[in-house]
Amino acid sequence: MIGRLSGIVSQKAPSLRYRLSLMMKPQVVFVLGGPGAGKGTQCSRIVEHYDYTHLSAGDLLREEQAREGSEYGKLIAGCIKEGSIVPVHITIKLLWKAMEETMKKDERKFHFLIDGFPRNEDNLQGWNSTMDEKALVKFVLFFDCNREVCIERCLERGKSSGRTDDNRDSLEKRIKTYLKSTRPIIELYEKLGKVHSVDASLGVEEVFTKVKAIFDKEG
Ligand code: UP5
Ligand code: MG
Repeated sequence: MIGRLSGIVSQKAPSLRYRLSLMMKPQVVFVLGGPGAGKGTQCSRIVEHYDYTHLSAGDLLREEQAREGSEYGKLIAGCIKEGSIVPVHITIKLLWKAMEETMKKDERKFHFLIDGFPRNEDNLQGWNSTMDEKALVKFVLFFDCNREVCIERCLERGKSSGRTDDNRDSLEKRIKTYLKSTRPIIELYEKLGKVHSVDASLGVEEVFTKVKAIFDKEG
């Protein structure tokens, strides 16, 4: 009898573990939009109201660039200044490390806002091949903002941000890359019915009201 019971228990245990591992699988919202669309600003607001962790791919790359001894420092610095996109294996390594560290500290923290990624076909393929099994993409939050507003916001911020890419020359390049490489990725997710768009040219509070409506519904 005990043998049979223990058989049942051992048969059931992996299944329970499996179900739990599915429940704990990191859940991701990709946050996309042009430079200065307000991705970072809105992500900061979201984490104040919802149980999400904000990971900005751009911030992680800037940190890695500044890290002493980083083998990628020069490459990242060049890409950022030129508004081109860093090879995906670097970005994913940083994102996954940050996700793991967050979940290790608190296993209930498995909801992530991934801000500014995926930006091109290479990013998307890299995510699909290495992360598809590990994480679930819930939806894409798209901050739709026109070019003039984006440029104006970044130039204004450039007066004090210290960012090497908040200048007109880099901004033209960033916008070009966004239109050529990132928009098609957003369109691809749109075809899958996974995009929530928000008019990001409005004021911060008005944009956040719309964002809240999305998170109240989608969780
Ligand atoms: N602001 C924000 N919202 C406003 C509003 N509604 N009304 C008025 N003002 C508003 O906001 C920008 C400025 O606008 C701020 O001053 C803010 O107060 C104001 P922010 O929230 O910072 O906008 P955000 O969309 O986050 O702009 P950011 O400049 O960060 O966008 P980018 O996508 O260009 O920058 P990111 O840091 O993501 O990437 C930088 C570079 O890193 C890329 O160009 C690329 O070279 C590299 N990168 C990769 O290679 N791979 C990646 O996966 C990610 C980045
Ligand atoms: Mg940002």
